[in-house]
Amino acid sequence: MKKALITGVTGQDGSYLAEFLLEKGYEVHGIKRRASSFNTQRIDHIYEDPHTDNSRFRLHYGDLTDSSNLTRILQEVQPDEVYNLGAQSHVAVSFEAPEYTADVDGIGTLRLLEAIRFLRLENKTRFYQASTSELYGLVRETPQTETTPFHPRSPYAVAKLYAYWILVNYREAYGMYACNGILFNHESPRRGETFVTRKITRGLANIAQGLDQCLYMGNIDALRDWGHAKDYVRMQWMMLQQAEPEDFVIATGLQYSVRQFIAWSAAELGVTLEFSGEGLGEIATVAAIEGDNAPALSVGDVIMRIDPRYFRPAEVASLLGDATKAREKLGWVPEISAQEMCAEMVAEDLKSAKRHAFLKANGLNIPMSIQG
Ligand code: NDP
Ligand code: GDR
Repeated sequence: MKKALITGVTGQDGSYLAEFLLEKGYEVHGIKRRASSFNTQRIDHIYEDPHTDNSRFRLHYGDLTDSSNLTRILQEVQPDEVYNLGAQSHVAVSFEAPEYTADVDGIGTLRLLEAIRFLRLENKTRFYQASTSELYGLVRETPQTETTPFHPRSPYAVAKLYAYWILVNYREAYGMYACNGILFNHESPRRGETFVTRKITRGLANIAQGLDQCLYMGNIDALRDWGHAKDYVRMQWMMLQQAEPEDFVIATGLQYSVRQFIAWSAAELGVTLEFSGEGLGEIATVAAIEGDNAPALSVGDVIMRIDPRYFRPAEVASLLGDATKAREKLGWVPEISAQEMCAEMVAEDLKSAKRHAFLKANGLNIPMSIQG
């Protein structure tokens, strides 16, 4: 039975990857951080009682800032594959916490690679690094491929650039089997609530159900190449099954604006929006309503405004990936379109908003965080 170790197992990708590897018959070990409240919601459904002997999914407390802990876990698990998905992954937050982001996202990767070397696991353990389209930043060519030059635009992207190159260095210097997956944005109903797609689907579902009034957004002109996390974790595994380690771009090859994503999400709720105004004065107004998913809304309501606090000190305005190499060498193609993904996300967030609205109407007002 193959063994995999996943850092960031409690995150969006970690949860889908753990499911995927368990289905493939792996024994899966995950590193989770100690937190003051539960942080395992995304994996609770696959966690088995540790008192049963045959559990193939095990969690270890750990942190990418702690070398001795990483070394001990690697020594104990002796994994065939390590997936380094753990990160302070929010670009805007990285401007607020640049040093921490560098430590976790940059040096954290070095800590893992060095622990593999120290334990002499380099001939056994294959390594996947969650690299990112944010490396391209101020883009030099469109679409972006494995050979497009990098120009990172945030402390997050600079930390990930270090991780990218230290992996390449360990591959070249020590012959380690290690791959960078340069993944473009990928989303799902499990996406963190403060990333733009989930902020929109959750925010609009709450507004439709009367739990909130207005969505405050940053740069809605930003263009992204959005895929579904389920398609992308499949590729993370495929990358480690090749004879030789290589880096791959993973993207859909299609690009949409944040504004378009807002319009799609509203349409899924039966709401047609009209965008008017410019720059910081742009708003979205309800132009028509169909069906019964938005009982709290009326035509003419303004449900989106721009708030400068969500603009970043340096923005990545446009990303569009070309995953030809992954298609030709590995046969990978995305199966879920951005619009299908948006529909799935809205449906899930609407279910949750309806539950909350029902409880509220019956005097059981469960506090929920609206902040995005
Ligand atoms: P999430 O933010 O959902 O998950 C990040 C995970 O990292 C969580 O499990 C988090 O734990 C964990 N983590 C955070 N800090 C530490 C730390 N100090 N030590 C150990 N673990 C830590 O990210 P995604 O699942 O969306 O992304 C997975 C990886 O892929 C990340 O590295 C991200 O940067 C990268 N990436 C993501 C893309 C995307 O579009 N989703 C695109 C390209 C790259 P906790 O649950 O406790 O917070
Ligand atoms: P990104 O994702 O920065 O691309 O990083 P995010 O969803 O946060 O932003 C996408 C674009 O939307 C614009 N935007 C807003 N973003 C947020 N979060 N909140 C807003 O209110 C808002 N308004 C507009 C942003 O400016 C940006 O242009 C994600 C993360 O998962 C990274 O870890 C990963 O490496 C990259 O994708 C690929």
